[in-house]
Amino acid sequence: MLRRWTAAVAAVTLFGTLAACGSDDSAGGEPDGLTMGFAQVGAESGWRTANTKSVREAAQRAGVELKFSDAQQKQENQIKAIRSYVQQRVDVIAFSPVVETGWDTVLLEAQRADIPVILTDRAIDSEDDSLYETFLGSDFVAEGRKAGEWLLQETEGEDSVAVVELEGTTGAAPAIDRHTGFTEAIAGSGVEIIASQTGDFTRSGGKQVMEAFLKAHDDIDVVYAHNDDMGLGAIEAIEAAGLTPGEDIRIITVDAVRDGMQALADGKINFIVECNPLLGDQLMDLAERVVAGEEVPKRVVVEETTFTQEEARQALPDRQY
Ligand code: GYE
Repeated sequence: MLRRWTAAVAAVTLFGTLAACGSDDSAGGEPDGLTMGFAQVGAESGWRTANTKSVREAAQRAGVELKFSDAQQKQENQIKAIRSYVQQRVDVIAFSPVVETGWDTVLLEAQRADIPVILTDRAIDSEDDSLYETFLGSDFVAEGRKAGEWLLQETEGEDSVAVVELEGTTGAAPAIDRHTGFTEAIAGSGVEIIASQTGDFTRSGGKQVMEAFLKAHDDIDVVYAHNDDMGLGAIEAIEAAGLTPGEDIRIITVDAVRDGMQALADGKINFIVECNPLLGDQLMDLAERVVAGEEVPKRVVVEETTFTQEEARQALPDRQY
């Protein structure tokens, strides 16, 4: 049954148009699609919502039966979901690990059951890279670096620049790596992180942490938020404190989802590093190849850009998410 899949593999590109390919046989077509168990992180951000939509739509287009679970940002829920996919004997498991560590046991269970695992969006930190077939996602260190490099350029000539950092979920790959890339870029410069705390990638988390930062520090020049949602929360806190976001305090975020891009176009955010959530088509393509026993690259990096305020104004009308 699995071998029939090789023939059915459609070549898809990451940015392929949503409506273009007509392989949707969900309405009474042959029930020969592979079954994928997908353990999603949660619904914490605009990025995540767009990612979930992309995965669901791509599964439909590819005729993949998708078993989807939302872990509400809790590792134990993701582990339970993966275990249940093993029990249900799905053809392939894909998941976006909420944190980097602590996956070996459950992934060994999948391996013993001969079910291939694909990491999507976030990486794990494990000695054993036989526990997964491939990792499809962004280079988060590069994203952090781009944020830091832009800030260096922007603040050239200023002796000291005080940054507060709104970190993503503690222990998550994008939180660890976006911090690493940023600190790498600003090393040896007058730009300094004076406070850093997690806002859990949520708008309310970003707002709360920013309120506390504003109370504790009266010299904040810049907010570096690991995602748009936390940046948007910080904007609320800054405005509530009677300051002007984008002017009194400059804001850099990561993701470039619609609400973030709107705030950038409106001048409330100063720079956004893109992180593309539209991984669905590429994920389905990789899944089909892995299940068919084909060799796939161990790492598939998603290409991304950055946006200034002017670029956001131009890009907004065509933005898909
Ligand atoms: O940047 C953030 C989300 O893992 C890349 O998770 C993803 C991150 C994204 O909650 O908005």
